[in-house]
Amino acid sequence: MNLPTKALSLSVIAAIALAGCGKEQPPPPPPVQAAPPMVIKIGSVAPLTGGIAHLGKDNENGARLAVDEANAAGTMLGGKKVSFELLSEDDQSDPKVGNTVAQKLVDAKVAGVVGHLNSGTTIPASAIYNQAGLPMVSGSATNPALTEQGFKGVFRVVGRDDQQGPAVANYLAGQTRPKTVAVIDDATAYGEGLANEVEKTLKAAGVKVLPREKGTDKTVDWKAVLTKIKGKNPDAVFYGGMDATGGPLLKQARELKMTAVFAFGDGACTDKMAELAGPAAEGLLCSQAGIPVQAAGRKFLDAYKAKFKIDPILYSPFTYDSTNLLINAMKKADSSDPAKYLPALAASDYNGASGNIRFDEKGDRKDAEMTIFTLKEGKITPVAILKSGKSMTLDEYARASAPAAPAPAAAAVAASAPAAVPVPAAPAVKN
Ligand code: ABU
Repeated sequence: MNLPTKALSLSVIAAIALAGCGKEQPPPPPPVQAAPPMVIKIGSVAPLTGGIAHLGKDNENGARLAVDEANAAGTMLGGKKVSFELLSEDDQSDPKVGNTVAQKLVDAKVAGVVGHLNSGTTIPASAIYNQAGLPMVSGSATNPALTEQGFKGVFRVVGRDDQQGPAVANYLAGQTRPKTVAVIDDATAYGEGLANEVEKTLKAAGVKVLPREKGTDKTVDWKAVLTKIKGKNPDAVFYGGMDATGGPLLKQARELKMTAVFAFGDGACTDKMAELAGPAAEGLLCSQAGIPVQAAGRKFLDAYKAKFKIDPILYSPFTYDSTNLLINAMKKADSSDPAKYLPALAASDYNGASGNIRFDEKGDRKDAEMTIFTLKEGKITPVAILKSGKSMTLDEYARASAPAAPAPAAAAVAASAPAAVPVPAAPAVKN
């Protein structure tokens, strides 16, 4: 062995010997990292800017609360931990923007969509989701056409305007006995459709309906329309539109010394009316296509207030339920694959913040409630909840919905049942 080779062999032997003595330990293996949860995206779409952004935010809040609660509770699908991510989009109540954000959500590979808010955006967007095989649940769109398209993945958890229109029109006709009614709409799918249903019902009840007057979903100056109507001296005025436009309508009507009873549908049946119209809003009669928000599950009401520091406005219990319906269907199917969980969604029998939810073959909520309100001391106040052809006061509804004396172990489940609420002074009427 020549000298360099011998020297190298000795150093190798020395290194091995040192290692054997434990003087050069190999580095410890890195700690085993838990696999990150699989992210499942859920889309939420509503107007988050513009005149009804407050309603859009309310809808978004309902969906966000459901997602955050599911993440806090932990969910496993297919043996893996999953985390839900809400992708919230602003459709500005504009059908074109609605279609753009619908396609954006499809491209982002959401597993399902909660929305949209307006019928005018929800109906065209539903064709995009249908094409992509994506289930969608709206918590607020009430135009019947949404679920008349034969799309298997389209659902709504509020009632339809061919239920709401007759409900509010019959209440108006029964309580105020008008001879002549003026009907105005905002030329949207929702406003015009609801106004048509009201007009049909009033005419069937023998009430004279004046030729239709129209604005848009941006109209805030109604003086020309109101002056024209005032000349015909109607006993009542029905408006199909949202609160952002209904508030100025009512305010300006009283400024013009119109004394007619005003009646609105769900889009303009919010406390915002008192803010926009001031004292002129007192006595407004209006309807919502579901239970009143204060009758929603106590657990939901408390969690919403704790998280967002405000009370829910209108349809957040319904978007909360819509989101939970999607998540529950995924859990039942043990998959977020829309094709796999859609049958479970269609077969839902779910006790949510807005009561029990089951769907008919079209995707409409079975036996949806309708609520009639009057605006009293600045607040919309429920006077009758209509369900299964019966009329109940809020207190009667709460009693009928309350679970019988829950055992302590069942208390958490019972907490999501509709909350007991004070009895309103106004009488209930038959639908
Ligand atoms: N249902 C009232 C507001 C939403 C809609 O356009 O249907």
